[in-house]
Amino acid sequence: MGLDGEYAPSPAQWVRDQVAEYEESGGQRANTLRDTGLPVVIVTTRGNKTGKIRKMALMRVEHDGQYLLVASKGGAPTNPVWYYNLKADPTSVILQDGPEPFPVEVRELDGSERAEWWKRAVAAFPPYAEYQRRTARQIPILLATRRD
Ligand code: F42
Repeated sequence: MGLDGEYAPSPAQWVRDQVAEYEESGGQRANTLRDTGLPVVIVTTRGNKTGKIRKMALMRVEHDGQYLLVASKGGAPTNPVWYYNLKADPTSVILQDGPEPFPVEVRELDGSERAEWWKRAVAAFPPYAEYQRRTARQIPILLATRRD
């Protein structure tokens, strides 16, 4: 299960290493954010300019089989690049939570739906609240729904 194309690993070494170890072990290792003990998922997207395959780790925010992708980037002033990749190509997305990756499609949330899922995000990973305080942008969140 994957997207066709050339894989361009993340330029951030800790993310590149986490993705590689998670994939090699079928989600048995490198499945939490450092020493927080909180689980991550691996998301594969297509670069909106190069068309290359991109992968990143994100915190696992799951509810009723759907997953929330939180474009927090640690409260940085700008959105992560992957957010624009997802907006440009919301159906070329693979999510891995455990041994088997599966295809998803994503859509950005707003309004009351956003508010409801933001609470779930903060419950799963409390530092998201601090990241939002740290930045002037509203942190975008996208809901990933299985396609298979
Ligand atoms: N980031 C989050 O935003 N939220 C999380 O919940 C989160 C959790 C997390 C857990 C573990 C872990 O290891 C990392 C975690 N991260 C989390 C970090 C996340 O994995 C990303 O590294 C981070 O969000 C930054 O994303 P980014 O897309 O901005 O990454 C940069 C470093 C990056 O990959 N840049 C590429 C590059 O080569 O510079 C861009 C690649 C790209 O997509 N290029 C596009 C293309 O077409 O190929 C074009 C880009 C353009 O110019 O528009």
